[in-house]
Amino acid sequence: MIRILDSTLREGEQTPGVYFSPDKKLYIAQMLDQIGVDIIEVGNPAVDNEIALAIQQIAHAGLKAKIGAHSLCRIDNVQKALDCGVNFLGIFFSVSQKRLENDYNICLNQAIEKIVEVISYAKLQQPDLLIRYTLEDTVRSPIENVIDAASAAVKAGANIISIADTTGYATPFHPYRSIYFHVQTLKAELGNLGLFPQIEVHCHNDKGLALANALDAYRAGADIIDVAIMGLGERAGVVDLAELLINLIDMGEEEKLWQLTYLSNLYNFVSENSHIPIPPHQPITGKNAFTHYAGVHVKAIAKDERLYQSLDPEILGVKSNLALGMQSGFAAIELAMKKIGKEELAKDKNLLAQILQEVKEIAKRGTSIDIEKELPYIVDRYYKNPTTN
Ligand code: HCA
Ligand code: CU
Repeated sequence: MIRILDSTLREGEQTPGVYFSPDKKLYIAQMLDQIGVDIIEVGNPAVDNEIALAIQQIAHAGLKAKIGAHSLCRIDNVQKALDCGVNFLGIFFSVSQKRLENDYNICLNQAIEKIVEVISYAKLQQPDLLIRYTLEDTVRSPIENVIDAASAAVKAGANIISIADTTGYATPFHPYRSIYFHVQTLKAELGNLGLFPQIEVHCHNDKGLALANALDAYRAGADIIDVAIMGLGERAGVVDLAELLINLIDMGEEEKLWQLTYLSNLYNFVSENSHIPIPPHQPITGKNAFTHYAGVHVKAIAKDERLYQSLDPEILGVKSNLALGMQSGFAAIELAMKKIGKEELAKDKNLLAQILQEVKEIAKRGTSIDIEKELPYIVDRYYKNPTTN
């Protein structure tokens, strides 16, 4: 069964300007837990004491999800994370040739020694700890380095190996740059060595392919997929939680695994507290994700919503709706009048034409029309003061 790791509180906070106080972090974690996320990655306690405090609070909040801290590949960092009472620890270190040579200034063997030392330390301190080792920038690292480092990490006690597409370099269908290739190769090579860690994937969205790559990983048999609310994260961010869940259900996962009706509140909370608006056309969670507008569309959905919807909004606990403006036709005005309880008046074609004309005039000024709040006044104006054509 696929498992979800949410990193809003770690990767998401790597969005410039985003910071959630410990109380807000706790609320977000509780909501994620209710939705059914399996692992909540909270942050690196070495970054700031307030982050350490948030990790401690969440780790002791009695949530079903595993609560994780993020750590550099350093014993002092790992110790700080363990002191917070987590049951999941993510350690990351790159074995890309460029990073080893131009940044760390060590060879692969020295890197592996360091990884093994830190993982063994963590395991010794807390034998029941779930340890993830992430090969930062996996997709741009030589696959031989990846296999050597991953196998050594597993032997030292890592339970999970994470493939990180740190720069959003991966692309589906590519023979050796795809996440599919990396998941399959790691599974096969480690399996040949008698090692069977869980495989996790962490996909960045630099080319807009994070979701496609995550689904590629799913197809290849990955065990855990990383996400963040609104896809928040460094640069272009990562996989969006809501989009991934909906697509996993589409690919055959059971809908009841997740409480999708909580998504809407959680997204609004995170949007408000990150000061980042959700774009109206954002799939699944955007204001317009289930809004029908153009005349032809509205006419059709008045008969059957599925004519212009492949996804039932009810699984998210939301309803489809209607927009009025330049693209509207008679069907939209009629339907909108029904919505505000003026069904009877909608039979008057002359009145409908006048309202439609007014709606278009308002639209020309670049303003949208709120059906509940504004349409009743427009209807009243023309109904009480009818003009003749
Ligand atoms: C980072 C890089 C990271 C780490 C992922 C992980 C990445 O620390 O910002 O530790 O699993 O994208 O490689 O987010
Ligand atoms: Cu990342």
